[in-house]
Amino acid sequence: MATSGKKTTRKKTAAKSAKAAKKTATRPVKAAKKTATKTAKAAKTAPPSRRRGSAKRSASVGRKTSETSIRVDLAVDGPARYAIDTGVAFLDHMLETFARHAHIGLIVKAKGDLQVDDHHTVEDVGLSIGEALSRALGDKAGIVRFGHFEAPLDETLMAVSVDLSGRPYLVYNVKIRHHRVGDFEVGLIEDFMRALATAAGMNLHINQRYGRNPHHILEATFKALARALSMACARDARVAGVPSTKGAL
Ligand SMILES: [Mn+2]
Repeated sequence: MATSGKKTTRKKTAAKSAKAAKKTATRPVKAAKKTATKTAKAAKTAPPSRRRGSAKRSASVGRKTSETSIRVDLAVDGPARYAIDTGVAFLDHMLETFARHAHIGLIVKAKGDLQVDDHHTVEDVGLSIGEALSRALGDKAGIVRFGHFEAPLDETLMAVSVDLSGRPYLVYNVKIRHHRVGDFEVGLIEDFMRALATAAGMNLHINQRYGRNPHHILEATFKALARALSMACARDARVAGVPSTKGAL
């Protein structure tokens, strides 16, 4: 689904400096000429991995259906600013927690058919963030790829493991006895996670070690997800190219 988007982003990132240089070079602006030559030279001589490594990984996704209208701006390498407004207060709280602990930039603006219920909005926000993450990471060259974190919150301990493998899968071992936190239906978080894993092309395992309070269980889940994803998205200088024996993720 994000194939064309991925391609565009990758192409954009790889050819960014070269394109910028070309653009300036073809225009006979006297002042920019010296800089253009310099940039073109740098683009030619710098190894591909370094060119890719110096680019900020970010993407924007707009998603509009008859049920929801969503805009997501995601910046893996920051600046770590967030602004979340989905119309679902508990989801906003979770996504703010996520952005804060992942140290990413995340802007989410959603307008959904909340008069029906929260389901469409929660699921589509998950899809949109997943797609933005996938586009931002491009071909995933030089990334760690795996991440795992266990986050405690008072009596609760949640474990999240991720593999940015390109193979979507969700394992959701979370047992919450309550159906709601405030007026939010707790079961929707499983739908959110499935949508996120699917669109991001991520293997995502969420295991509840223990816990009692539903708010704590869900909040610790988003914190652990944030830290695990942050690890997986990090660049590893030892990784040459895409971290897979297959050569693609
Ligand atoms: Mn809280």
